Amino acid sequence: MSMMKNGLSLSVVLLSTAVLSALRSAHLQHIAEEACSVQIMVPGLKGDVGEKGEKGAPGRPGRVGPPGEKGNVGDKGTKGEMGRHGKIGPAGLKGAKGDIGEQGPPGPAGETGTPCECGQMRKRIGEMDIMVAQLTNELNFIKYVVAGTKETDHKRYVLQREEKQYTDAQAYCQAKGGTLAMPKDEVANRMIASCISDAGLTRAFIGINDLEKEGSFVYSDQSPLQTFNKWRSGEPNNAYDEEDCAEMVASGGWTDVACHITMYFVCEFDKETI
Ligand SMILES: [Ca+2]
Ligand SMILES: [Ca+2]
Repeated sequence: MSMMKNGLSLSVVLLSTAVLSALRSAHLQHIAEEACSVQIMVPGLKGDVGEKGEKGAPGRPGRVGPPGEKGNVGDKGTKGEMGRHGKIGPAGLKGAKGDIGEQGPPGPAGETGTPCECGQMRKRIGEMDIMVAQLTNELNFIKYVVAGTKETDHKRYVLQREEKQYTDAQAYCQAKGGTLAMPKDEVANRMIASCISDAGLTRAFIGINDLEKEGSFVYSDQSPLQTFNKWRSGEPNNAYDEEDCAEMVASGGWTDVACHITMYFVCEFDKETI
């Protein structure tokens, strides 16, 4: 068969053009030789049983099985350790005010001051003191003479230059925190009288009346008259059976007069309350 192939190859060479080079011819010959080296394989007889092989590698894990049944409740565990402190809670409500503490110790002494030229200041202060005294005197003049005000240590008497009936006059004084003037002793009587005389008046209502019971004179604070009185000669006479109020004349004497007439009046105030 190889010889037939070679002969065929030679025929092909002869049939082809003469232009083919010797190298080409050699190459084709080489290919033909390889193609002819193929052998036909025929199966042999069955061999003997081989020896048992070694144990193979472990197989892959199987599939996940179904969930098991619920087990029995176990015993209670032992108490754990105390946990950490929790977060700080919100601020509480304001507490009640505490008692006043004891007085603290005195503070340290201050630094020594610098000397000043105080002569001029003292002189100026002295001058101002004199001015204040002069103004005070002038103010007192206005109060005592022009405004008709008189004062004792505890009382202040003020002439009211407004004509009113007795009860209206008393209401006016009360509205200002006082009452109609009550001459309960010589000093008070003299003060009230000077209110009237210094104002150039002849008379004014004072706080004495027998409105409640004829002949039983009381002061405007409802206290009865005591032994002290300044009734003028022939007074009180309850003239025309209608004189239940009292006036004071500039000299300090008292007269019972009708309550419905109108005239100026003197109020009295406690100096502690005004
Ligand atoms: Ca009377
Ligand atoms: Ca009278």
